[in-house]
Amino acid sequence: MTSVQSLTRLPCGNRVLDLAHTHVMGILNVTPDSFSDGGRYSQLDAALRHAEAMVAAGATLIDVGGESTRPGARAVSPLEELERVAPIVERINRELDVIISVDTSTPAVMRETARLGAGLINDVRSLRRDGALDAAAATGLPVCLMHMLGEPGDMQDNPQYHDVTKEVGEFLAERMAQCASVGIPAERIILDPGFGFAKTLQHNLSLFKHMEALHALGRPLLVGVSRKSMIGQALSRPVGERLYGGLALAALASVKGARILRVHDVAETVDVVRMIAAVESAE
Ligand code: 8Y7
Repeated sequence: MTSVQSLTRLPCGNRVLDLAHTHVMGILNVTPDSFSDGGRYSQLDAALRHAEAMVAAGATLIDVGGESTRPGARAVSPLEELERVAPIVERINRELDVIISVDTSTPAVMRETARLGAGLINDVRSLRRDGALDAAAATGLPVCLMHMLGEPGDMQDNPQYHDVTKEVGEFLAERMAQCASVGIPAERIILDPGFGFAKTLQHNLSLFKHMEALHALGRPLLVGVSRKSMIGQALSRPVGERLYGGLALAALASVKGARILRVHDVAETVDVVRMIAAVESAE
């Protein structure tokens, strides 16, 4: 492996993510109450089939989540979260060739799913729960740190920023420093602006527009905007009619250098990414 390659290859448990190009991460909710697919995939076999379809459509990561971040969602105990997530992590690891990302803030879930084959910890709370920094460090897995203020239940209560992009960057830099203090090196970190988390429409649009400023932190960016209310608000579309708006944002994020796009609509987003790659690799 050349030194240039080693800069772009991120070990994720038993698999490797090549950060030289943009990847599509498929969303797999195993919460009975997640807002856009209504918990249809809460059964293990249905979840596995959905994961399989996303992999066949070109997803290189699957993000498995067992605790809804929807405002007003019922709190889930660590045991309940683990009982939702562990079986599907184990099955995906056994049956599919894909990197398993675990959407969790819960230390016990980080430790146990790492043992079962997870390759990435995706924590919308950026390892701020008690014990999460140590648990993530102990797994040795890469971590996605996402910007959010407050908790999902109160984050939309009048969020305020002077300069949203600058403040998001400062927050992420501080979380990277916390990670360094427990032995999670920068090389193992992915950063996420946290679209829709403690942000108004104008905050989300401005942050999206100026996303490139976050490249100064030196780490790959993950962007999650699929079906989110920023699309609904900008276009006046209900959740079932946000695909085209989401694909526009996926294309824009990819052009702005985002390396992972977290989406529900994998096949459509993979075409966007491949089309951009075809143009960018031309003479
Ligand atoms: C994001 C996320 C959600 C996101 C990362 C939804 C779990 C809400 N959004 N994780 N999770 N980034 N890293 O609408 O934007 O999918 S849940």
